[in-house]
Amino acid sequence: MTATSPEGVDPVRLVSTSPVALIEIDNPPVNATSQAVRAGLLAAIQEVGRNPQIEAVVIACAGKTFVAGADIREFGQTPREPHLPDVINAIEACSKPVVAAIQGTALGGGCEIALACHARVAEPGASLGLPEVKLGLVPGAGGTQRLPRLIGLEAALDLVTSGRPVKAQEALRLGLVDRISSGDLRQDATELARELIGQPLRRTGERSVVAMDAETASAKAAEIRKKARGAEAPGKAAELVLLAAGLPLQDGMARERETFLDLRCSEQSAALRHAFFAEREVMRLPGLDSVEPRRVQKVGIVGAGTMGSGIAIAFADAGFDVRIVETSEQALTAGQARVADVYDKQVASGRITAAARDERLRAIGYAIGTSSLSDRDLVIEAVFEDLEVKRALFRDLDAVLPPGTILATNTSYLDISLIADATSRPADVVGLHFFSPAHVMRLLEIVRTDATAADVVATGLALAKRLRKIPVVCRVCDGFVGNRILSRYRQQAEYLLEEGALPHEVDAALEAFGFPMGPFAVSDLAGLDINWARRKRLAPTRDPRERYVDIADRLCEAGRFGRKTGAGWYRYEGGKREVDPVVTALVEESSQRRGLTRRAISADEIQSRIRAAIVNEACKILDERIVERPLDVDVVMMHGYGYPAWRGGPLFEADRVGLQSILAQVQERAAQDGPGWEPADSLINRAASGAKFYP
Ligand code: 3H9
Repeated sequence: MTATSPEGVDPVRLVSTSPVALIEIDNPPVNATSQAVRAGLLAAIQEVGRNPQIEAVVIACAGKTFVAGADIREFGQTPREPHLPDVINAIEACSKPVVAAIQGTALGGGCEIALACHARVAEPGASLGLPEVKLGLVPGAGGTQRLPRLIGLEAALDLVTSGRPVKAQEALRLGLVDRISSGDLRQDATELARELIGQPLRRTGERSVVAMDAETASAKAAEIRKKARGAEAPGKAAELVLLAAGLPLQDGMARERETFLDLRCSEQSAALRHAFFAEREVMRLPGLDSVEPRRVQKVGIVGAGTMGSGIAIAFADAGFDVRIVETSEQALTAGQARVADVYDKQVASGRITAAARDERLRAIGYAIGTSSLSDRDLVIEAVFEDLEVKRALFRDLDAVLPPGTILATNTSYLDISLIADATSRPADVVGLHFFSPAHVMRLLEIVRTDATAADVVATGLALAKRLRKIPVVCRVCDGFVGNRILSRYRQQAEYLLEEGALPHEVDAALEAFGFPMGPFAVSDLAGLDINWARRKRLAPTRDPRERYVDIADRLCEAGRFGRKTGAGWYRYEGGKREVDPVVTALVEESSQRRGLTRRAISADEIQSRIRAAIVNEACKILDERIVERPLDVDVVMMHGYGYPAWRGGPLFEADRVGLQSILAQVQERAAQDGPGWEPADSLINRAASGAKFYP
């Protein structure tokens, strides 16, 4: 028997073999529980209950993955029957054993289906999780109530409030799955189903949960809310999980459903759904659909510093053959130690096995001089940020590398066209701007010059997918998308200092906004010297009428480069960030020199001025066609600069806040701050016409 989807295919099939039947869900691409799947699953489980030939059933999925959750595209619509909680309750209530056969990912509603089955078998590579909080939701089909019944309150709190998926081995250890398949998943699940025939049914919802003492529970909930930095779903999810210890399943599920439906209509959830689809949309660049990427397997990295070694690790993790080159044995050995250190830490924390570390270490070779890169498909430079150094290197690489090899630069600010012009093949040159630490941060800016070939850009996108990074394609300008916007709002943050705020007040306001760290704390972490070099480079071309704050220059002149020197915008004792009276004095002295009377500045003013600076610069970036779409900016800011994803990125949020009020703020700044702060044309036009970034 089957149920038919609107497209006319059958997303759920019941194969009535005796004694163990099979329910197969087949709803590409990820077997999401769309209405047709829910209806098909309910009908199939009812038939299992009725059919005397069937004594047990396995629920399995076609394709690469088990059910990856509810259909996110249906969230903006009115829910249609049958609802997932009812379908899942029917599975649990089935009078015959039901076993889930899990491959790929069992996420959200998919994990909830598995939780309601009477047993679970997973492939060794499978993972299970409840990622709803990442969409601004709580699990809405029993997840918050069944998971603690299966794995206990503490572990359930961790998984539900973080959205973190667990791999099969960890799931087995937690009691989330019963067995790991040793070969044929469906056969193993069928075997387990056969064993369960005639046994008392193991209904998760009938289990009890050991309670947590009230004090620990409220401390945990408070910690979770703090860590969420303004996102509301994790705190609500924690409350629901804790309810499982005191309420019968159906009462807990009723509370869960109410919260789920409430959050589904929330602004935060809409923003996080926007973020989810934008992360995927950046991959699809107009005009590149039919362009074939070049083949890349052998990668060369020039420079074994922090960036170079991080990039090497990112490629080794993704299965590439990597070779790092340096100019001296000493630099090479230091790089090798840096790479080994990262992997050793990953082994120590249990993230990878010692065998995986050894395999990845073997994938990275080391050599002196660029001549050893002649067999590479792609070479990325991560050397000192100096135009002439990079041009000389590219000239050298041009002579060594065979035709077709892609030459990439990891520069964060420099003009890539000028670097490309140093070679005889500017079409093969591209910017691959990784963010530090390169093996952790997911954002990758792919910077194309006017000469970059389309298949080189397509290769950048294909590489990003293999590296599991989120790529944003942009054109050349100083700082590209992210650093250009960052420079602007850092500048505005420094104006706030001169007018009356102190670094920790600006940081606190922006952390309350949802950034993981404020700009001054970030600057201390990254090192003040990098930007100092940039300011010195730009000094000759700076508009003399521009409002310029020199506090950062003075800090650098005093050797205060941030954490690495023990002092920057803050001082660090024992690694702890502390307000430094020396900086306070420097800030106050700067105000005095400018003839500014210091005043108290509210967190609200700090936040809205910074937001306006970001939105205005983003509009200029769009006007100059540095990127094609507003979503490109949102993705850069969320994944590279900590703009809170629950706000959906600056341009998604700007639609909410209202472009007229942002324009008014920008106009006020332009009047106060002068050149560089003029409103962008598109901001003026949109505010006047009422057009939105996301209509
Ligand atoms: C939930 O379940 C609520 C319940 O508790 C309660 C309900 C009552 N829906 O990522 P990919 C699309 S909330 C619709 O590129 P991968 C995706 O847009 C849900 N579409 O592949 C893309 O489409 P396109 C909880 C979805 O292999 C295509 O599938 N679940 C959904 O790198 C391929 O995706 C989640 O949050 C969906 N649920 O990664 C899981 N999922 O080709 C979210 C994917 O047109 N999904 N699509 O761009 C993921 O984490 C990843 O997609 C997954 C595959 C790991 C599954």
